[in-house]
Amino acid sequence: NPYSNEPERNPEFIVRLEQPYNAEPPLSKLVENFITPVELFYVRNHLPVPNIDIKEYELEVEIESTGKTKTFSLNDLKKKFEKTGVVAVVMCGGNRRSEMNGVKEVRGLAWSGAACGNAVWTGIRLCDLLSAMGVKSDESSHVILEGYDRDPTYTPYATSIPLSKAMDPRGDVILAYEMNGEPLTRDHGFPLRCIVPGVVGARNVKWLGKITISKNEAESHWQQGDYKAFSPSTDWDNVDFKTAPAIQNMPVTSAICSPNPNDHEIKIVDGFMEVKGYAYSGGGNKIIRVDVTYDQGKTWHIADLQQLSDGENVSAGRHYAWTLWTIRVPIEKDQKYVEVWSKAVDSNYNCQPETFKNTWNLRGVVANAYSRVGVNLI
Ligand code: MTE
Ligand code: MO
Repeated sequence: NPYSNEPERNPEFIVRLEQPYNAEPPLSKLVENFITPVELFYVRNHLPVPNIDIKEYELEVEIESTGKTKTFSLNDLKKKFEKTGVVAVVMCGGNRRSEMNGVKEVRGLAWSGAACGNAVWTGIRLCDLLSAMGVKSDESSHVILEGYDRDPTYTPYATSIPLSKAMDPRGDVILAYEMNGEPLTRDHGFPLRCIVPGVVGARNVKWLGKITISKNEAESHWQQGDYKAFSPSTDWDNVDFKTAPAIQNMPVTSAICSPNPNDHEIKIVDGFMEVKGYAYSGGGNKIIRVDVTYDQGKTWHIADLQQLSDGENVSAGRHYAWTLWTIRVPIEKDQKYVEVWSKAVDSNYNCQPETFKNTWNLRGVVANAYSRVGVNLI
């Protein structure tokens, strides 16, 4: 059984699949902390978790055009390159997928909105490593990232990102060996993973085994035949995965996390219900506003935001952390029900689609319509 050596997991997790292990925390727990604790950070594994002995661990780097290859131990990397960190969200392309099922069934794990988290990732800059190997940025090459996790045919998990993202010092792509100041746990990629801020979770390759600089994207199923979105009229009988580009930057989204949409009854004190959620936009875009309505859009109210501020921690175009938001919703004395909607606006003034109806796609990825939660009041 390839799953006989899996790590211990948080019993609070809501398990979407046991083997391979896929789980997310309860939504309301997710917004208790700006930095998501490791034990509440969702886990998305496609394959069994590899058991890596740090004494034997090696990262191989290959430059296809010159044939140059080099291997590094974790200590080599730590010694040779400057230590750096980034606060960044990792969000699964299928985050909030289950909400799309309301339109028409989609294929994939039924994630709610907690298949994401915001952590401090520490490691080395990928651009430092590649520069030291003589790599220069160009607009047509790719960085193929391969994990040590392998399928039954011995094919490793692999995806790729554009080389230009990896080489951009403002792209903040790092090879991380720490999460929130501690060595990575097995589930999150021990001993080394790639963090690609602003980019869909699937490219944040865990248990990093090999990096290849190539003229081509990864040929893997995960790059070519998944993590792509199509028109609502494209279905399994007519889909051609070659026609869509791989998802890289994630679109703007927000989710109401508390009250948890699964807690169907809320007790009201002092005539207010506190509503909390997160908002995030890929590509380094900042969240500039979160609008909330509790009368189906007749009136909108602006939520209070908690986020890293410009200047000190981040600069324009490098907003890779999420924004937490809060709003107090007034409740009438004998009110029995309230429905709350949220929509975020990012620094490109992009905002979320109103419903999932016209953004439905067969894999249920980039599901970013307004978040809507209805609760009974007692
Ligand atoms: N890397 C490897 N090697 N194997 C995987 O299955 N899953 C990817 C990505 N990196 C995966 C991987 C996907 S789809 C997501 S959403 C994120 O890891 C999840 O990261 P996490 O489990 O640390 O939350
Ligand atoms: Mo994912």
